[in-house]
Amino acid sequence: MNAAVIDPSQERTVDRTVDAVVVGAGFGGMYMLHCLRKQGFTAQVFEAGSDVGGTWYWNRYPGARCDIESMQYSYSFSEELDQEWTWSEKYAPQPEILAYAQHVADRFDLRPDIQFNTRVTSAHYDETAKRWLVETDQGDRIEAQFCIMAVGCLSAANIPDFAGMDDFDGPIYHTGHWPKEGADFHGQKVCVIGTGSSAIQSIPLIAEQAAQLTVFQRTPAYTVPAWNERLDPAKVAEVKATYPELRAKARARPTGFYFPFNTKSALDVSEDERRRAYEAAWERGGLPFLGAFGDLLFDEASNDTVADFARDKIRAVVKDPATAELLCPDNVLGCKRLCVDTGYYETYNLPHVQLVDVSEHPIERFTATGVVTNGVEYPADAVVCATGFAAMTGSFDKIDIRGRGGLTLKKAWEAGPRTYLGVASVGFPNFFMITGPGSPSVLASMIQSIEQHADWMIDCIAHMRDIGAETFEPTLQAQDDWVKHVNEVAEISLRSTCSSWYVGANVPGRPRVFMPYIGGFPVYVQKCNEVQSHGYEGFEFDGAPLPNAAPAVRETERWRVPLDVDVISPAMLASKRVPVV
Ligand code: N01
Repeated sequence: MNAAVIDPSQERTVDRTVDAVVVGAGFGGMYMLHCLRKQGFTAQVFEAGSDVGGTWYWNRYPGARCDIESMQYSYSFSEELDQEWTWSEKYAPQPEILAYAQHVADRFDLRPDIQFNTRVTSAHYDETAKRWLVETDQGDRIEAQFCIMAVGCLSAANIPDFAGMDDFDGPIYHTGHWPKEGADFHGQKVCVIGTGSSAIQSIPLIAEQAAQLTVFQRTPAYTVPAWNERLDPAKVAEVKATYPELRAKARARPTGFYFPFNTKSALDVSEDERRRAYEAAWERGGLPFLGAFGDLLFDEASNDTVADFARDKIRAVVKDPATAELLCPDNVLGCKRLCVDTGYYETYNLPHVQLVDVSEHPIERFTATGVVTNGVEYPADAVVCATGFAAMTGSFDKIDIRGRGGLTLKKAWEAGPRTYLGVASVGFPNFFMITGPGSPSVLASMIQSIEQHADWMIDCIAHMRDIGAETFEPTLQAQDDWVKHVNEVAEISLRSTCSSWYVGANVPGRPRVFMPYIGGFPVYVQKCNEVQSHGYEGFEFDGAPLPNAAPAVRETERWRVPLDVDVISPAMLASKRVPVV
């Protein structure tokens, strides 16, 4: 660390100056650091955890695993990395994904520029110095031209403020902050609150240990079997032999990952054919289930057919008819994020597992020994809050971020996040957001979204160096137009029709705005490429002697792939009906 220097204009001390501060060392922060270094920039990454991995560092709950096939749920920037790493299961478990993140950190020697156990507390923009001053809970004060947020979309835990929580005698866990040493539920009475993806993955495993398990459900979720399995080495070798082709096909897909997709409407086929298609998709399992027909997320009548099919599946597995009905969702399938499970519904056939509906009678309070709803106390030695996250913006809210004129990001986003392309926001020069709101992010394979963003950002930063620009900021017009477009596209999809975390509805008091960009990954990437090709159209550079120099295409070259026309027909594009999972 350099000796502290005095900035005379601000009469403040800073420990160090770097080109870029990166907040977070999950998959986003790690790859951003790699890109910055590759282009010769200095960087400091701050990470609250004691190691890399982000989501996969924190979410250690039993059963945590990816729900995009491992061979696609991984970085694609290095063919050597693709070849040398071998996944063991179709959907890798959390420890293996964390080991992969650690391997990447070591292989690319990232750790020297990552400071662990350090939480960024504030980032303030100094308009005179045109620098960000970033402070941490460890007392760091560091100055940087660029502040890059790699804080993750689903990182800020949502722990509802249930009355009496402090009175509870046992441990209260949140799935997203699971203790490193794990939790042992053998012989215990356990209450799980929530039935989203985290709950659905963990409940079958908690049930294996617990003497008694009570699940509190506010809204039932749709879940499709994972059919997880060990990967056959021959299959792995086959995929590795053509990895670049697979990666290219994935980039051209609306979801950023590749799977069989049927563009037909569910209503254009006979009932028999429809059922056969759903059965085949169910047998394939996982998120590709939504690819059974092309219009499931755009046409309510089509969606009704798939929702009926899924409800029949629940009734066929769950023996107690009342429990089965409680587990049957009545909203649009895929409106809330589709879950992927192993043995979830079967768990409710176990004699020591009960489901409690809290949709009409919310949880009233915790007592020393249990959880109360509708006047009944359910005994608990331990409680698991699988209650999700303040998605997309929650991690920004936890940091005191101030841009030009002292404008706080919280204030700028009080009616919902406003960004241009989900990468930057007016009033916050040289402030980048990896997978920020207004980008495909959570609606595409996260690692693909991350890589595309980091590649675009590093090209932009290198361009600024090329032209001698000091600052970069979107224009208000470009941002307003983009926010309008994000909202318009969201309205076309049935996904905007329910109270999900996509619209911030899971946390009381948040503005209801559809936050990710639902227009499809390749459409979005094309837009980013065009913006770049047109001299970063919609952005303003300050202090640039050569503002109109054509931007060099460096890392973004690999994203210049055509749309997959097999999946995105011209008609879909014309109507902007781009399907997403
Ligand atoms: O969180 P969630 P999650 N009283 O928000 C309930 C990703 N992920 O952690 O639906 C009672 O989905 C809430 O009820 P409701 C994935 O993108 C991926 O499970 O709001 N219940 C809901 O049932 C996922 O979508 C994987 O009515 C309350 C649950 O808690 C995202 O992370 C695995 C409540 C929260 O579900 C979030 O998933 C895990 C209250 N006061 C997560 N407050 C993979 O497979 C909330 N709930 C890769």
